[in-house]
Amino acid sequence: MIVLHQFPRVFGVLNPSPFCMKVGVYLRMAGLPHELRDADPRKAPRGKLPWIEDGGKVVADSGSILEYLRATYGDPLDGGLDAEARARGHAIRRLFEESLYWAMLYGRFIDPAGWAVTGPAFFGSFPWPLNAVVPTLARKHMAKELWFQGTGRHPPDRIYASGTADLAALAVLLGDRPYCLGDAATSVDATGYAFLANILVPPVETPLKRAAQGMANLVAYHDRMAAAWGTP
Ligand SMILES: N[C@@H](CCC(=O)N[C@@H](CS)C(=O)NCC(=O)O)C(=O)O
Repeated sequence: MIVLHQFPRVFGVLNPSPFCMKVGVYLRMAGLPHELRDADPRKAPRGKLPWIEDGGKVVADSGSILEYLRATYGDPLDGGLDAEARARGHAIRRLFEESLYWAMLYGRFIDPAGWAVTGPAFFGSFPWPLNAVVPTLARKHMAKELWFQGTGRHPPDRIYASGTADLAALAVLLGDRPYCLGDAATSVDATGYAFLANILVPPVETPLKRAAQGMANLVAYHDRMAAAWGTP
């Protein structure tokens, strides 16, 4: 049995980590039996979630996990894709994971409007004195990550403009297709759905969420994926 170690749900309805949700959605899409287990990133093999265990094998990082699953259990979702579709999927995935992710993170942890929701949602259930200390430490940690990645060096309007530009590009790339690469769902849709859900669903009201809500095909795509695959 594959065990997916991931963040506990905090916004009630979905996994707050788009990388964890991506793997959970992929496992459902590929029809692979699995178990979900709440985990602590400090205990993860590479200090971040998700990771999986499969028999004696441990694999960390959502990209490495999907590669491992394809190599071990076959590739029911992407097996028929040609080189151009694979390249398109790769570019779309990177746009979500390596660019849009940082604007989302900024909105959640640094923007005071987002933090007012994220702080209590993530840490409100911690017992005293942890609930007095951990939120500040976690926010500092995120600010540091954003600073070293580079996004955190920009003013808020620039960060949100960049995230909105990513969303606008994704909306054009999706067009009127039901899924990122056409009529059938493929592995990049696990990423697309996980990231859009994490922007659209949590009650973190930022310019990024408002921009996503204004892009009708992205909202419809999210709703289509949610209806098909639920929220692991
Ligand atoms: N490249 C990694 C990114 C994973 C990642 O950034 N996970 C975040 C949650 S969304 C995490 O565990 N953060 C904990 C930390 O930075 O301490 C993947 O694809 O799995």
